[in-house]
Amino acid sequence: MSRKGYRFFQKPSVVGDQQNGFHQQLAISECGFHRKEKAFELKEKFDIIVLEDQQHYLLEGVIMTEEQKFIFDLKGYLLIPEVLTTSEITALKTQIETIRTDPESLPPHERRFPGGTASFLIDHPVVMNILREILGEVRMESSWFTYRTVGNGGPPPHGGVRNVNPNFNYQCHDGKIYSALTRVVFELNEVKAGEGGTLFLPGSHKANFRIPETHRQTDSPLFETYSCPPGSVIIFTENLCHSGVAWQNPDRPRIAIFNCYNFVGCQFHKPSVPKHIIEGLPPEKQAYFRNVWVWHQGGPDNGKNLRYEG
Ligand SMILES: O=C(O)CCC(=O)C(=O)O
Repeated sequence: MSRKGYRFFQKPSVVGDQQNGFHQQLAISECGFHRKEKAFELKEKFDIIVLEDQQHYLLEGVIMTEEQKFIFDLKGYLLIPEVLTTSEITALKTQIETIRTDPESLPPHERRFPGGTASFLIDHPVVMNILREILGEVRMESSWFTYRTVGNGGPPPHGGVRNVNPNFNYQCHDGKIYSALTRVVFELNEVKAGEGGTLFLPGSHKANFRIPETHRQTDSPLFETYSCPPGSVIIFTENLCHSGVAWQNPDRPRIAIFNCYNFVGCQFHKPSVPKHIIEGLPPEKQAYFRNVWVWHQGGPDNGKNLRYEG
């Protein structure tokens, strides 16, 4: 059964993933079913969870706030501080250190990201709530980490300017963002402004004019960056002009994880996560590496593309 409309749940009682326990939760926590206008009115008032179609979405916990949408749309990126716990950070650093120094001590499917410990980041609820809002149904395109000591940098400025390429077509219509290819960065160490965190040219994801060469240089005063505590996450649309820059702090490296997502019907990168890494993940995480299609008329799962098929 698929009814069009918006379902409402009291915040504390909505937990779980997209598929499991859905009907049970409907039974215990549904408190209304409304058409779109009424839904948005109630959402503002009660800070509750909205499902667009009961077959389609289950948002866990807190949804993307109006303030986060405003900032993401305005600047093209969003920083959420201290998303990861101290023990999660330690576990991720341990995996990274082992991959760098003694990979053979790990089982083969944990020697590359997002396998092993890092796999919990694939569908981290804080990130998923944002991605479902700005991308809809998502696939993962890539996952890697960087370990930068002083002088080690990243790619030069790239991205920016409004365009119609579906992989880079940032848009916002009627209150709904479509971010296209989207990057999620987890910073595992503290980053202070100017130390070498990713640089962003705010607003350039929807710029109407070509970026002048002087502002495609990392010393352009239009670039901005961030300070954040360990465990923070930065989400940005890849159509935002952004750049890597050399790390400056001799007292600690930049250790950051770069995960990349796209709408389920779109792909930009040649797939880079090896099959044995994907197949070492639990099925619900493998699903983020499903093929690039949206709908199969008459197929299982109500025709939706929900499973990794190898
Ligand atoms: O290295 C960085 O800080 C930026 C990485 C980057 O350019 C990207 O994720 O597309």
